[in-house]
Amino acid sequence: MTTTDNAVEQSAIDHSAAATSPTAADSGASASASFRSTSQYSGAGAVSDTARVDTLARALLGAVHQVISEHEVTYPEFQAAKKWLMDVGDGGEWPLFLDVFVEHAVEEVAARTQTGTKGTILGPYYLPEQVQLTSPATLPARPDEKGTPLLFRGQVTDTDGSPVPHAVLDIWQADEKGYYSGFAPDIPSGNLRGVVTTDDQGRFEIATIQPAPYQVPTDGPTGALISAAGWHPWRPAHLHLLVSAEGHRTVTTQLYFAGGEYLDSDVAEATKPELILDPTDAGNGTREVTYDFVLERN
Ligand code: MBD
Ligand code: FE
Repeated sequence: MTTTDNAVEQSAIDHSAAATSPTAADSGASASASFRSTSQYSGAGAVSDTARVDTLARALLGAVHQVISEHEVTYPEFQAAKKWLMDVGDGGEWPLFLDVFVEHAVEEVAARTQTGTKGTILGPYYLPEQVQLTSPATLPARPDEKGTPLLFRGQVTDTDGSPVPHAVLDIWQADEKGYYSGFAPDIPSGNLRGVVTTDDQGRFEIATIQPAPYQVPTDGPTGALISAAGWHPWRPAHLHLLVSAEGHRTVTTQLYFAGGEYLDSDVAEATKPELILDPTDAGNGTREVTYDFVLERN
């Protein structure tokens, strides 16, 4: 299938305006719609027996009460927090806020029992059903796509070192300005996204560009909190990947770039030392890097 036209993107973003600059409301609405429509990642399968709900709800509320008591939270602060929470919902920023500030903790719990390539957070900007490609592949890009060309190659093996034939790399990334297709106006749908099938030895070669660091939108409620708290709103540049193969656990991960800004201060706390690429010069202004993935069998 080659469905690069995504109903979510079409409905959430007004493509009629020319050269609009991306807004928090654009990406928030798109991320919320995308989350609701991506059933695989939308919470299906969470068991909700009374005892578990009681435990988690009680612990969460207890933690909130404890913060209020310890820090002597005032009525104006409580009402300001209430308004802010309403704004996050109205702006569609719950996926953004939760993936930036909470998802890493959930991933760290999941990682306790995992082997193979390190995982990290999915984030709010995954879109399923992107164009299917076969290695060697070039990610869909605009004719004038800016950014340093990057040749990304490697091999997928299992934990014994055996090649995993026809493993699949579902890859998505920001452009040279740090924006994702589907979540910013004026980027064609499917841009810098693709589902690449490796060869019969699990090998892949993908041509793309180096992404820029990602900035949490500063004009929405998540950005307002970050700014009010004096934090910075940046994630280091990264490639997102879902690496899958029949009979193996899918790895959700991201790859970062050695020497890049914000590697040690990711606002989403989602970097790991095992996930840092160090591309070398390949001539003609192109960079190249090899990274091998290891999948565990189910
Ligand atoms: C991103 O691009 C991202 O990867 C995460 C995890 C959160 C917000 C934006
Ligand atoms: Fe991202």
